[in-house]
Amino acid sequence: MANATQDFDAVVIGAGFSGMYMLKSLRDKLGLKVRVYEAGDTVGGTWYWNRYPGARCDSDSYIYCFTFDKQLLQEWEWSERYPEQPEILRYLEHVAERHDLKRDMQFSTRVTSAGFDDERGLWTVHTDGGEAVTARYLITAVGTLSDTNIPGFKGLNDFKGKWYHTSRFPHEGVDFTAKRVAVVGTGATAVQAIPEIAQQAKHLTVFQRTANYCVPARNGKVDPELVKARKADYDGIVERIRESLFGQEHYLIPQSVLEVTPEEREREFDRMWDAGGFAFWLANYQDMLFSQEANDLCADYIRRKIRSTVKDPVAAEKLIPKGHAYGTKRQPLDTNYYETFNKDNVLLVDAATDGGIEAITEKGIRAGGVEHEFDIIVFATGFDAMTGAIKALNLKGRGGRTLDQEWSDGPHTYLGISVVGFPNLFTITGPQSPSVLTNMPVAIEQHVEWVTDCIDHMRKTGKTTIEPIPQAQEEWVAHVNEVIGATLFTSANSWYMSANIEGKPRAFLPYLDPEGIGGYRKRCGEIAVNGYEGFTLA
Ligand code: NA7
Repeated sequence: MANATQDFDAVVIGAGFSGMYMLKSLRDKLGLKVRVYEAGDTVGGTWYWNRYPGARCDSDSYIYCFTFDKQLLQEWEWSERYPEQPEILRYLEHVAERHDLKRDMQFSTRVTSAGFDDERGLWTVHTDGGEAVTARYLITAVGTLSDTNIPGFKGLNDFKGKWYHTSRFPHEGVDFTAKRVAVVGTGATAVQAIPEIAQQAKHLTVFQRTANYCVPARNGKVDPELVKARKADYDGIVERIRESLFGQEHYLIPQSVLEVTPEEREREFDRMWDAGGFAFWLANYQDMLFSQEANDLCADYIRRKIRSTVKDPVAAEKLIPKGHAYGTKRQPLDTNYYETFNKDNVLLVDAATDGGIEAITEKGIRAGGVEHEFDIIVFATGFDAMTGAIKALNLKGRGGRTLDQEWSDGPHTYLGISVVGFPNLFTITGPQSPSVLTNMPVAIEQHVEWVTDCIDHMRKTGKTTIEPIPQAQEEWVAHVNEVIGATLFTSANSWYMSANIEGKPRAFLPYLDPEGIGGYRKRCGEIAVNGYEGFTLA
């Protein structure tokens, strides 16, 4: 327990899925004194902040939830195949209440810095409220896509209309009725928001820097018989997603696409396309992300779909991705995205063919020498993914070394959960862990449970610090890069590759375990069983 010399056993930063379960686990399993700090005014994290029109999860709802609460798996009823933002927030509020989490959470409080005191072996955590508290363990649960990227466009302050970033949308919503609206960006967020905004706005102009390969979500009510069958099989489902590649019930076809006949290939592609969701991405032929030739066949199928959906051939050509392989950027799921460009009130401005954004002006956006006038600009320009939110915490490890310096050329971690020189720091779904390449709650639960077991072990064996050894960290970083080097991922300018933000050092941010989240779970488990191999416990 915390004692006179420290305020808490553990400080957890963030009250989204990760922070909630981390608190639950450390407090209710191990009996620790825990404080959670959260910048928002309630729980939810990603689902608290992202309130743009059309915001919903791209994983199926029956697996986008906590699995530790078996009774809740039976009780909770999701309204559709993919949960919408307000519904996920309601779910998380319900979990917070059910497990009495809020009593150990302090809201509307941002952690501004934290430093490790070598002598006392404690972290001191500072908040924007002027507090300074000490704790033995510091756990970042700040989300992977939470540090908003607002590109430094010239003239943004001159714009006389209203502008918003999708991840910081006003809680009361935005009325687009009779408005001339711009959306900047065509990532997964924009692909959800654009069809919704186009329905309301008088006119919508979409500014595209890179065209994406979108596949249909096929959202809707789930057949009650299927819901019943899933509830009856939840133990099996949980086991399968925990041992799976991507934390989903999707399995790659154990065959090369190059080995099958064109007819069979087309039949399989049609089947995945019709299934909707991540099937096309995560249940495709196994060489799709490794062989350019195989990838071209998948990409070509989607290109044909775009051409057959978008009526204006010029717009269709702009929407056809060029220059990156299919699946190497996060797969956006669409509901009427391509169809939206058939509407009379929607215009697509493509950087490659029409000229990129030059400046924001008083009246709108100038691109390719043309000024487009707007009442509202929506930036769907994404995030400083995976490292941004952790760096923003201003963490100082042993000897006052800053994480910012340590990661100046990209992240360096051991297992994506710990960093040399930062004892007792755990980064839930941190960079170089499977995280965003899985259905997030599965990766979150794995990390939270591993950290809980680790702290339990430390307490039982009388250890007060744990940190990785430099060699283990170097080998991990090399391994992360070696695995991804064999795929097509490295060729794309994606946020996975840190390439969405000017000046961010190019590095692959998550970890693609060859055996998926199941393989990573096993690896982490073995490391623990072998006495926390690669770590120093003191
Ligand atoms: P993304 O996927 O990073 O998409 C951001 C979009 O904004 C993307 O189309 C970017 O083009 C575009 N962008 C970013 N910066 C600029 C500038 N400076 N000029 C023009 N266009 C720009 O973020 P999302 O919010 O859509 O999705 C993030 C994740 O949330 C998603 O992957 C899911 O996991 C949930 P680019 O492609 O970089 O050329």
